[in-house]
Amino acid sequence: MRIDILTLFPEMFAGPLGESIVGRAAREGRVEILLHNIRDWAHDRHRTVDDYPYGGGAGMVLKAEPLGAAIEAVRRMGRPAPVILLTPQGRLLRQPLVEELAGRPRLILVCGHYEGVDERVRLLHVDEEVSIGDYVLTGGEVPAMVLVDAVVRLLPGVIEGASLEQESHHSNLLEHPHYTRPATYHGLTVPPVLLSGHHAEIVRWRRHQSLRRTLLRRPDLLEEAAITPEERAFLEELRREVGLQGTAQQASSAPPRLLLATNNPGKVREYREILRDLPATLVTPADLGLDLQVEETGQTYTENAILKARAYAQAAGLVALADDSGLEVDALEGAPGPRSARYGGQRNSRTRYQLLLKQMEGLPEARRGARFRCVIAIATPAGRVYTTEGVCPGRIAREPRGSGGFGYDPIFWLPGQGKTMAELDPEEKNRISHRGRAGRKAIPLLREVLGV
Ligand code: 6GU
Repeated sequence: MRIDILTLFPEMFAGPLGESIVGRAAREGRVEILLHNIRDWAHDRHRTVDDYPYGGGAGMVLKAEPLGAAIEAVRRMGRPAPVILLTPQGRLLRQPLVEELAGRPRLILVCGHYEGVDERVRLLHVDEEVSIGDYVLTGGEVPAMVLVDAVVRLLPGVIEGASLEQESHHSNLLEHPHYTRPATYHGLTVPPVLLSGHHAEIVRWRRHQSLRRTLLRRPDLLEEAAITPEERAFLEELRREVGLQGTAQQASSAPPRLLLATNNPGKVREYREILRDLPATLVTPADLGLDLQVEETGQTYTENAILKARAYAQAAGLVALADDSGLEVDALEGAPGPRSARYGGQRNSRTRYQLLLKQMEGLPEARRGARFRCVIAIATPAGRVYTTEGVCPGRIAREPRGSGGFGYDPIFWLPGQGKTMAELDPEEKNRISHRGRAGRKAIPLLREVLGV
């Protein structure tokens, strides 16, 4: 295939088209990409290519004369080819259009720029207009690279046939999740079926994951997807399982609900403050009449936070936020760590911190270093998970002080504040605490998953 690209910025293409798979395809002669500078057809003293719009208004317009001459000159350089103008007003580039273009022996791509091209160029010299999505870019160069990349990978010999058949959009479904080694990463394990060696089961699992993802993320694609009656039934079931809440929430203009997956009133209070700018209604398990016992069997904060968030999100059908936090004492090699809430088998927080103070007895200031760490997990009912982490450094005090907060707060000394965590007012605590830090990092993620 031959692709001619007309642009004001030919240098922009060297990197993206010279590297990786497209670069290799060009070196192997599977595609020939020719760049033409539109300015070479501007023949006045200043080689002008743009001008002010008739009728006034902001920005510049690509002049008809040099661009039209450039297109016609390039058209004559080889066999007939469609002239495609990249513009946000064009037909949306989707995989079927990519497949159609990949079947042509030659393409001529014209990169629009500035506010646009003179309307008469469109009428006289352009066969097709293509956009890569509903957003505005500074010019057609990046869209042209996108188009070339999408087309070239479909050319014979560029990519193994099997990868093409499996991939997103080939059959109008999104792809299933992928995993490679290691088997455990940050406490997250690979779905056991993928390790089972049972090929038919794996194919089935992957197909179900594809259907599930497509339903949750791009339901519009399902209308044109090739799906068996059995798979339709599976989708119906999924819709009932996860879809109801989605549609109910979209229909109302009420803020979405976020489930704080904790039964600790102290934490709930802190999160209400930390997340107060988030346009969502915070609810607790008690508000929903939900009584779940999630066993914290994980080895890490992340694992435990995810276990809780997942379980609550699934049970409530709401986005859920859970955390796991702990105190890490240097002299105790990081203990109590993720086991902070069960340290020494003690059932209440006062006896836990008294045990810790006893272990630290007599240790000098220099050996009392410690930090609070908090990992937040956000889970969606569909099983997506995000995490954030916050750390607050400090020291183990000689004796408990203060009555605010909870857990180990009375023995956690903050040298910068000259107070223990339990002596801070709530606002100050949220500003510096591990939970406050992790929580603020979670806000953009929450905005995204809640769609606010
Ligand atoms: Cl093709 N051009 C520009 N300037 N912006 C775009 C686009 C094209 N497609 C999406 N946004």
